[in-house]
Amino acid sequence: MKTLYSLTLLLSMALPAWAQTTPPASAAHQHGGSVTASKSALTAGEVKKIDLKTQKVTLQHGEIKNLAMPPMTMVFLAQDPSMLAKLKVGDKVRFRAEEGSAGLLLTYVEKVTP
Ligand SMILES: [Cu+2]
Repeated sequence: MKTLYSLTLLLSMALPAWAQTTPPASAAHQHGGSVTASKSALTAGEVKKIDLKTQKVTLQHGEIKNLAMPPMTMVFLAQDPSMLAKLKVGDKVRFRAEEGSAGLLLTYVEKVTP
C-alpha cells in the first residue's frame, strides 16, 4: 500500500505543470454563457429580403450561439413558408436556426414589437 501511494505521488509530481493546469484545447474556444433554455437560444435579427418562391429569407443577425456563428447577413431557408408570409423587409425579429441536411434551416421566427 505504501509503495503504491508513493509511486502515485511521484507520478503526479513528475507531470509538467502545464499538463496539470491547461484545460483541453476545445474549451478555449467556448463563448461565455451556456446553451440551455430554448427561449434564450433565440437570436436577434432584421429582415433584409424575403423570397416566398424559394422560401428563403435574408437576415442580418447577431451572434447565433447554438451554431457558434458570429453576427452577419445571410440567407436562411424557412422550415415552413407560412413563417415568411407574416414578415416584411425591415422587420426586427427573433429567430432560431438549426443545421439541416440542406444547410441552415430557420425553424422559428417571431416579430419583435417595439
Ligand atoms: Cu450567419
